Amino acid sequence: EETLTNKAPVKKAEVRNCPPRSPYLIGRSKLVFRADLTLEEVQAENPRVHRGRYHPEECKALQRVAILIPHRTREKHLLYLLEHLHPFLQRQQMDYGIYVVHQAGNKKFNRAKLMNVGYLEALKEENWDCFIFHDVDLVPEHDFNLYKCEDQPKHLVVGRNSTGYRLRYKGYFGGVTALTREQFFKVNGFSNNYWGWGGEDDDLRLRVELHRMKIFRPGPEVGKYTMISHTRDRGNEVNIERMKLLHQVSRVWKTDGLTSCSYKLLSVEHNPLYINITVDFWSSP
Ligand code: UD2
Ligand code: MN
Repeated sequence: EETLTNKAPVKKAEVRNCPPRSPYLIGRSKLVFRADLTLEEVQAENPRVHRGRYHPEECKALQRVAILIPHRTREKHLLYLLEHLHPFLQRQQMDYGIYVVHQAGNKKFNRAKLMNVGYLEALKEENWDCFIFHDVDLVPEHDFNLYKCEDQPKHLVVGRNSTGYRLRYKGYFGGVTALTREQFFKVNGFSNNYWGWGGEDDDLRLRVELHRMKIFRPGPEVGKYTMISHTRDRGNEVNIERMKLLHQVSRVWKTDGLTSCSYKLLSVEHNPLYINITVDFWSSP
């Protein structure tokens, strides 16, 4: 009998799944944005981030999450976001990559199309489970606001400093949202046709609702953000077409989105703290 038990196969040490709630969470933080902060300092504070990516060593993360940040001429905001987001995501024990999707040139800005590019390009290097569509100027205050996807599309910005931390309007879906690879694919991503400011977030909400999905939000205590104050950028003037576009979503979603997203990829650079995708949209007005 003894010999039999001795012959039992040795179980290989397996990495356990991370717990549903990370032991490193600290709750709400007071955010400070130092004027003289440098990228080198942020790099030095995040030695375990390589080529824009990180995963916990001690356990297997619940999801692989790609953070997509649309960007043009907001370098300082990007620096502050990287400074806070890296430690925040590590406290949440996430397996993540940060992608900055940069629009080249000075034609009209197209936030939504940049998100589509980010999704398509990020999937070329990893089969991410979850995508977080993230404004560059919004910094999360509370680390119980988990950067992972749910069984319904999630809106993470319940409130922000400048609007008294209240939801701006019913159905508001701007700022930071999280959709699984499948949820985003199902709605054919964002529309490519919103040039300039506004409407593209409402368009995505309509796509989600057309597919009978419901928007999930964390509680107001947790869904808190600081928006770094800014004025309207040049090249991102209000889109006066937006109401017209919003009326045709149910007709066009199938042919306007991921399936029709054409762009000229200029470069993909793996920086220490983020992956930079630079893209040109030749057909913009
Ligand atoms: C609101 C929404 C935003 C989007 C926008 C309308 C919130 C908190 N955010 O943002 O999600 O729906 O309205 O389009 O409600 N950007 C650049 N460079 C530019 C212009 C824009 O990087 O020259 C990026 C950047 O990531 C920025 C985002 O686009 O955070 C949205 O632009 P915004 O911050 O000027 O617009 P805002 O704050 O009204
Ligand atoms: Mn903003």
